[in-house]
Amino acid sequence: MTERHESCLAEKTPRPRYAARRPAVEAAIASLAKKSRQEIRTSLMRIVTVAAAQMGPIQKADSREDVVRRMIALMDEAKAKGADLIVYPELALTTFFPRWYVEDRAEFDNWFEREMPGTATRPLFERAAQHRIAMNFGYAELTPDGHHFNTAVLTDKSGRIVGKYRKVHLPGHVEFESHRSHQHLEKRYFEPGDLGFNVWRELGGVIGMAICNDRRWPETYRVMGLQGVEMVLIGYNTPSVNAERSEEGLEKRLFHNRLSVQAGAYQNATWVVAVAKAGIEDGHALFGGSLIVDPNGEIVAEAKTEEDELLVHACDLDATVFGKTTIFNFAQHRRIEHYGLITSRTGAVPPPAK
Ligand code: CDT
Repeated sequence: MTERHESCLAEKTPRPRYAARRPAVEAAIASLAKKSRQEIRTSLMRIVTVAAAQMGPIQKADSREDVVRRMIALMDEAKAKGADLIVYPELALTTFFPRWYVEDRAEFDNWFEREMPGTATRPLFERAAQHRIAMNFGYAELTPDGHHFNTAVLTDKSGRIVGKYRKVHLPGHVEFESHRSHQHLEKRYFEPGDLGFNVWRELGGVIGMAICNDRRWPETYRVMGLQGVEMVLIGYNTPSVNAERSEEGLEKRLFHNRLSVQAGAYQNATWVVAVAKAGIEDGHALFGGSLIVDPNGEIVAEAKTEEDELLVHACDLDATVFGKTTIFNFAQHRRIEHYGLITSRTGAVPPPAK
């Protein structure tokens, strides 16, 4: 017998130990193959790799062009890491200007965009189209008929705006208030959003938007939850110091940030991507803490710096199904006959004193 024949025979005779294990091994391989087919099918349709693009500070003197260059650098990095969608902060193109009390309208209108995209922002849209990456970012919007909104847009992968949201919950005040350590004049600069909380079918899922202070209000998430939202995108600028309670401390402020976002995600079985503009802007501190939260309310990624920093996570939109079909199956469990006060009363009215 030649050496070749010997080796063929040896291959045909399974070693006894393997022969005994063979049925179990084959069963394991078969079940793995079945599972991966299912996983591949869902993942092809339902994974959105999201990049939370936290931005470090933007100074008053920085131009829109400077900022757009930074946004493009983050987008290039996001693309290299396989992102389908990049999410930037609230008022991403400028410093957080509502901290400045200004009387002259013309002066404060300089912070606003009259068109989107405009000259300075067009390169961002062009790069997004080139990379085939969807994006969400916030900016100050001045409409042709003179209305001022704190706005965010969502684009598809061709760089076309497919959704617009105008901030509903405007925090702060209208006039200069001397008791505060710093001013927060959003109520002076903006009108409350007039578009409501909508959702859009994009990236194979149902996507919603909110802005900053909206994340602290359960109604924000629930209105989108009732439209089947699977991923909520939220940009924010939050001062590191409470202007009316300086002893509060950064840790507590970050705790409230996480608490709000995690509760919104869990109670509506949705992904939430919350993205900060952070760091010291002209002497005023904003906290970071950008985070991506899964539909179970757990944090899957969190920023560590107060600089430009990218968090990338592959979000399985089908991970929303369990919560939406069990404990938060709204159709089965909500009792709207008891929720009337939510839309008929704004402020709390306790019962008369005894
Ligand atoms: N930008 C924004 O909405 N910031 C608020 C701070 C409120 S303090 C008056 C926030 O809720 O984070």
